[in-house]
Parts: sequence; structure tokens; C-alpha cells
Amino acid sequence: MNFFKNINFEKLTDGLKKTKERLFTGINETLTGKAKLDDTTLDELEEILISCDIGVDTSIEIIDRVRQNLRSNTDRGKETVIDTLKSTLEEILTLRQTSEDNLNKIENYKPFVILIVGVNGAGKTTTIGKLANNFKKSGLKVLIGSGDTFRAAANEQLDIWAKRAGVEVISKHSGSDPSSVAYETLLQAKKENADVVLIDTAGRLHTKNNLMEELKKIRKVLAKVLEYAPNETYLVIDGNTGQNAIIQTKEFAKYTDITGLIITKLDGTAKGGIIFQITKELDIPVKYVGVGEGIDDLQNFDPKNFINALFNK
Ligand SMILES: Nc1nc2c(ncn2[C@@H]2O[C@H](COP(=O)(O)OP(=O)(O)OP(=O)(O)O)[C@@H](O)[C@H]2O)c(=O)[nH]1
Ligand SMILES: [Mg+2]
Repeated sequence: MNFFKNINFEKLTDGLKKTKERLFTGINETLTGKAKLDDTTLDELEEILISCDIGVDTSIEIIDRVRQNLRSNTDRGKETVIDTLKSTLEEILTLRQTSEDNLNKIENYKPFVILIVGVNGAGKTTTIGKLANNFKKSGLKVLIGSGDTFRAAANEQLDIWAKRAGVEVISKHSGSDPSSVAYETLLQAKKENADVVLIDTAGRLHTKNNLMEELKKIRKVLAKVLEYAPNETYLVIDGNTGQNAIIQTKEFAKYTDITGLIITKLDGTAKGGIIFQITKELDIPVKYVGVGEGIDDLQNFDPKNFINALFNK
């Protein structure tokens, strides 16, 4: 089956506008009118990378590789430098991408279960609405479990997204045990023969042990109904988080096996370079990127496309 992949180059370019302005415009201006590529220019490029939150170590490594790659090249003009930089950046974004596409796995499990976790306000609920919409476009039957029983308005917010996507939600009154919502959602999904289950969870600080332990319980309960569940656990990270994104991911990974990352709100930040640091430092693939608040604004992450959008003139 050919699943719908949300890849829209124009929207991605538009969504990454702020980071692009800082990165591409900065690089372009630095290289314009330079007769030769000297160390000062390379240092300036490094500064630009760092200013986009690519991280000091990663930025130094990128510029070192560019320097190396250009050493044997007689053409060190602006276009060549930009092309070298682009391919080096793409190499980094491709580091954690596996050839196995999670979409293809969906056909082998019924239902395919995705647990969504992350700190408060990262964009979990919004992302679930967008994911539901994307899966629905593939003709899949989607069921959402409203596992955020902590915040009073959580059910309502999820209901609105589910309506937009045209899918069903299983919820309980606030204060219920989130594990019991997860349990009932899976039972219902089996009964209704659903293809994909998305489980929302309450935002939790990675430093709060009891809340992190709760995630373990949710997973245990899911596995009671379907021994393979969850198939995926996605950690949602706000693209504005900066360095803390690395710490958050490491902490969540201690409690639950994180199989993929979703970086949201890239449209609101000039520091979208965090995605390079994340792929460099963490052995977890980025699966999706959020580039807006609309239902169509969650795109499948594709390194080449991402780089081209960042360098699109
Ligand atoms: N611009 C933009 N805003 C986003 C994106 N993703 C989420 N948001 C906004 O971020 C805010 C928080 O989103 P939620 O989905 O409620 O976040 P959450 O992680 O579920 O929050 P809690 O359940 O309270 O922990 C909302 O105002 C969303 O519209 C995105 O990709 N771009
Ligand atoms: Mg939420």
C-alpha cells in the first residue's frame, strides 16, 4: 500500500523561513564578494551555524569537514562552498535515518500503536491531531486515546482536533488513571478493527520521577492488551527548546524506549538548527517536523528536502 506522506516543499520553506533567513542569508552575505575562502570567513560561517542553535561542537565539526572537503578543490567560489556546506549538513541529518520506513510497518500490525510523550506544551495534542489527519489521508482508520487525564481541558482540546481530522476519541473524566484510558482505547481499537491508535499523554517534566514512572505503567498496560504495543513512542520536542532538548530526550529515554522524535514549532524560531545537534548527539531518528498550527502542518521528515528548504533562494 502507498501511504500518504505529508511532504510539501513550499510549506516547509515557508515554515523554516526564520531559520533560513539567519542561516542561508547569513552564509550568502558572508561569502558574497570574498575573493578567497580564508580562515576568517570560515570562522564567520561557524558563528552563523552556532547562532542557529546547531551547537558549538557540531558547528566546529561541520566547518572542519567543509575545510577538508575544499582543500583539494581548486574552485572555492561561493556556490561550491554553499554546496559543500549543504552536503555536509545533509550527511548529519541522514545519520539516524533508517531505510526501514515506519509507515510500511503499519500494515503488519492491527492496530499499530503510537504513544506520544513530552514535556508540558511541547505540542503533543496538536501533533496527534495532525498525525490523525495524515493517517486518515492514507485511508487508515484511526482511534485516539485521551491519556492526558491531568489537565481539565485536555479532553475538549483533543475532541476539537479529532473532529477536524474526522476520527474518534476514547476519553474518561479528568483525574482518571491514564493507563486505564490507554487500556480501554486498545480494547476498543481491537473491537472496531482500527488501523492506527494514537495515545496522548499529559505533559510531564523530565525531572519529576513519579510522572516519568507513570509512563512505564502506561506502556505495561498497553502490552497487556497487545503484547507488541506500543509500536512507536514518539517524543515531541518544541523547536524553541534549545540545548535543553538534548537533556529532555536523554531523561525520557531512561524511562521509556523513544523510537522517534517530532520537532514542533520550527515555524516560530530562527534556531531550527537544533535539529542538527539532535541528530548528531542522539541516536534516535527524527520522524516528523511541525511547521505551523494548521492540521496539514506536520510533515514527514526528509533530510534532503529539509536542507533544500533551508537553502531555497
Ligand atoms: N506555530 C506552531 N505552533 C505549534 C506547533 N505545534 C504545536 N503548536 C502550538 O503549541 C501550543 C501547545 O500545543 P499543545 O498541542 O497543546 O501542546 P501539548 O504538548 O499537548 O501541551 P500539554 O498537554 O499542556 O503538555 C499550541 O498553541 C499549539 O498551537 C507548530 O508546529 N507550530
Ligand atoms: Mg496536550
